[in-house]
Amino acid sequence: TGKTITCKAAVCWEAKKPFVIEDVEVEAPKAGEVRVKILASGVCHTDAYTHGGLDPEGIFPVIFGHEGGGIVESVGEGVTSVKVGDHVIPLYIPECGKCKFCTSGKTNLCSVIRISQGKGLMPDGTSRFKCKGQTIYHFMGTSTFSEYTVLPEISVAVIRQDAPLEKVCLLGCGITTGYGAVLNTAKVEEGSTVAVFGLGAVGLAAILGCVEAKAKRIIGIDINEDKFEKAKEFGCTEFINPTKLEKPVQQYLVDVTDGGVDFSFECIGNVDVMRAALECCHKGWGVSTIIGVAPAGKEISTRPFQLVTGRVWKGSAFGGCKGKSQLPGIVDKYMNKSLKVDEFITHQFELKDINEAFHALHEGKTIRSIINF
Ligand code: NAD
Ligand code: DAO
Ligand code: ZN
Repeated sequence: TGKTITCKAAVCWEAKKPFVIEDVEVEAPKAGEVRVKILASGVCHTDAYTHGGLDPEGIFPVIFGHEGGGIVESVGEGVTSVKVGDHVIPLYIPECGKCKFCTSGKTNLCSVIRISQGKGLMPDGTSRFKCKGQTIYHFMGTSTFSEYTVLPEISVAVIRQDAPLEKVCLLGCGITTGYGAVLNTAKVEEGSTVAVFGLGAVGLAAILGCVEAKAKRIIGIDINEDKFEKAKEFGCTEFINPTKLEKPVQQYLVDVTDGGVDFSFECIGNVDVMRAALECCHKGWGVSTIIGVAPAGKEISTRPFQLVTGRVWKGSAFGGCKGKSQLPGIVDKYMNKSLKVDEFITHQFELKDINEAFHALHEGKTIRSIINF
């Protein structure tokens, strides 16, 4: 068996406390696991959300990060789908290919390691991280804010070696999520009218999906008008700032679209906006897809008549993408210049400055920051 590596990682000892760059011991991968040298990681809201103590199931001390890119350093016993030197994107939704979910042909929500992953542990019920004699927990099964991390082999997608990891790491969450929700989950049709609520990374990626699906009208909605310019470059055809309307945004949308939109996407995580996103849909066929993750305990509501009269409420996790089998193809799209990634990157930080990256995220001025190792 391999040796423990000591490396730098951003450890979060307690909710709301700043990250501390520590020397962390990363154990060798056990059976069915791989150890990956992380080269870059994006910063996503879910990290900030759990860091902020908003996730009641958050476990500390922990190493956050789930939008990474790296190179396989070593593999454990019995690993067959990944080899040393492979370039990989960690997957917070694994793909075992064998469970009820994976074989259903209906969902990407592989559930074989769901319980251990939710407890911040590897599938055998232990952690691979230690610092100052203490166990440090994994986050989302990925923990990419570390120079080395250990993942189950089912939780890495092997991608082509010529793809820049410091860019395509973003395909490990935000971009694939918005883009896939449009193409895999909602299946937006040519000529459609679409409303995208929230023009952050996820909303922008949804716009890219809508453009690829040849939607006719792509209406972007955000309370921060600074977001409109980039959304326009991405293909959004119209904009709404709901704070400047004299009626509810759903009513306004129904009025300007001759009865409602064909498809809508909630890319914020606000339950009131989720309602608006459903209710702006066209009677008889409008489909609204929830992508945003709402605060713990929040509930959605609408009048059931909205559904009785043919509107459909859906949800999408990681864009419905099966990571191991489908992420390599999404990387190809980027390499063939048919999917934007670089344009999402607004800020870059070194690992030692990770607290600044979270500060920038909270200010709302970033689309995506990359942490470079
Ligand atoms: P972001 O903060 O960059 O973007 C959110 C945007 O919504 C911002 O531009 C903000 O100004 C806007 N906004 C906020 N309140 C609004 C309101 N009331 N009306 C209109 N616009 C409003 O976030 P992001 O990284 O794009 O992520 C969006 C959401 O998607 C988050 O909830 C995130 O947790 C979630 N997410 C879900 C998945 C999944 O698999 N389902 C994956 C990644 C992220
Ligand atoms: O299989 O029960 C399950 C949960 C799978 C994880 C789904 C995560 C979707 C949203 C997470 C936001 C990522 C930033
Ligand atoms: Zn599975």
